[in-house]
Amino acid sequence: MSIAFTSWPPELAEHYRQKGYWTDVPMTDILTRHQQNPTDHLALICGERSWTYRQLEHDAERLAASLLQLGVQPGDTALVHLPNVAEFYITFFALMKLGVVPVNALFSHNQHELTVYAEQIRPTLAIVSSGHHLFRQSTFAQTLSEQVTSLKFCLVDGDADFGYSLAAAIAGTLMPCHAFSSQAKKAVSWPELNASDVAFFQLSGGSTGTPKLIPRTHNDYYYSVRASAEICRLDSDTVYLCALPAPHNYTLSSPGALGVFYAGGTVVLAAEPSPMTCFPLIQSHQITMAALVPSAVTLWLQAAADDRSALSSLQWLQVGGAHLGESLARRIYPKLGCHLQQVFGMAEGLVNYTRFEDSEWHVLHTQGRPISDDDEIRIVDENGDDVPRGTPGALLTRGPYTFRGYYNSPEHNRVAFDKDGFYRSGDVVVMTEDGYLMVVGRDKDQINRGGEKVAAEEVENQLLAVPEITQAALVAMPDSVMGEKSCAFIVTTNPKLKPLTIRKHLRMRGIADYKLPDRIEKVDALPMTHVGKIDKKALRQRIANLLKKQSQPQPEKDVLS
Ligand code: AMP
Ligand code: DBH
Repeated sequence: MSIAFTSWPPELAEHYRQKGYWTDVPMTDILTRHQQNPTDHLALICGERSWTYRQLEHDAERLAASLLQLGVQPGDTALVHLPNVAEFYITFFALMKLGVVPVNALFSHNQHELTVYAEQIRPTLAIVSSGHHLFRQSTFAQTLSEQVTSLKFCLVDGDADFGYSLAAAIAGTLMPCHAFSSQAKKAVSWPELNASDVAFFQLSGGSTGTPKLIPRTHNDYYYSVRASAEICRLDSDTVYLCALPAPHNYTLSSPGALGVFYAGGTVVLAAEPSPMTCFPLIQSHQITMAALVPSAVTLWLQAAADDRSALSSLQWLQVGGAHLGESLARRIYPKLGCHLQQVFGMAEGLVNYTRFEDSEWHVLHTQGRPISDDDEIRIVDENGDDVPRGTPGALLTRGPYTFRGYYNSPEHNRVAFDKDGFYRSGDVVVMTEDGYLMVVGRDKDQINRGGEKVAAEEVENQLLAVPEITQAALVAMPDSVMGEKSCAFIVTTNPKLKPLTIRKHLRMRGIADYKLPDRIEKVDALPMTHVGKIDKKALRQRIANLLKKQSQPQPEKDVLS
């Protein structure tokens, strides 16, 4: 049984096949294509552990076989919540092989997000890590399985006194039986996969009250991976650093780990993107390419000012996920000694890259151009009319790897798409005369906190659930490192209500830490627009002015007063 989702109209699907974008080959091919000429070439490095292409495929097969034995079935769904560890990819390929469709939650997600995702996909299986506070004991897994009754199996990476051991499932020792003698292995028959089916759900940064899921098919996602690998000129010599969260669309597919696996290169995992973690990895594994968000670039530049000797193998630095200022962009080559590639993408589909042959102006000032000749771009004004090139407008898009509807969200889909199936990205962009995009703003109610997206409405709902808060509005405020942080304006019946207490409440409600308001401002009333909506523009202005005032040196106090 496959997952129901909104697919492309048949004439477009036909066109994408004719153009060779959709090859009807499932994404399991990303690993299996290397098995014909097995080499000892490393696919993956995680701490002291490493995997050749053969070993990675082997582990994915064994995990898939273990899951089959447990009773997991093709068409089931899975909730995956793992940090940047090799098991994330082993799980990804194992589930794919079985036709089990996962949501790969970010490791920074908490019980609120996991519950919302589980309620949407009704998983049979959860694969989690005891390295996360939620799964140190069985309490949350137990609660989740009572709330989401489809949940039958929990596999845990790391020590735990509940669920099944993920390590044992990968080693093939989960069941005290025959399982992995070579005869038994031959007996396992994998389900026939249909590349038009949903392969997994990608996460939307979103702007709505409830986080939305993006169905990605084998056909559409594999195309974006192959094309990205080609644009980024990956090959078996590529050594790629994955230091941002592994499930993110950027690090998974732009070209990300999947692009590197496709090309036969090596992925090196880092727990997080700080220079302290990454520089030694770059040096010891001779990493050639890394993907960062702008806030991490700032830290790398600071660290490299002292010593950049560890970076000598690094040829390309991708930067995306949030606005990269020109002055930061300019410092990358002289200070880090590697070339910059700007990436502007979205989990919903469309990805843009500056190309290696592009002029310095394009690389420093634009966020690139789309992957595909068949990425259709519309840039429109408030009336939905196309604007001329060079004029800012809202970006709409459709194409061979841009989805056609959020999972199970008919109402939201009516506003998220236009009548021709173009997705309203919520980005305000300018297109140059030669077809490059510059992201100049946003018309979605979202805060881009150093590449981590926070949907204002989701946090406002949580704030309104705090006793004594009667109104709430979350807006972006400028921040010199993160680009943006979040500021909540609240109206409360208790003048003594402290920001600390509010944060405590939000934590108890289980939202991810990065969604907690960075600043909370109490006001008597929220400003309204003439149509009766909260005037967020005025609030953004108010907090920006306040920050400016606070950063200015205060006039010296008169000693006598
Ligand atoms: P998400 O929905 O979480 O996949 O986030 C995608 C959004 O991130 C885009 O719609 C943009 O708003 C933002 N974004 C991604 N890359 C860039 C970039 N290079 N410059 C500015 N904004 C970006
Ligand atoms: O921010 C993003 O979502 C993003 C950034 C760069 C993305 O999805 C991508 C590349 O594919």
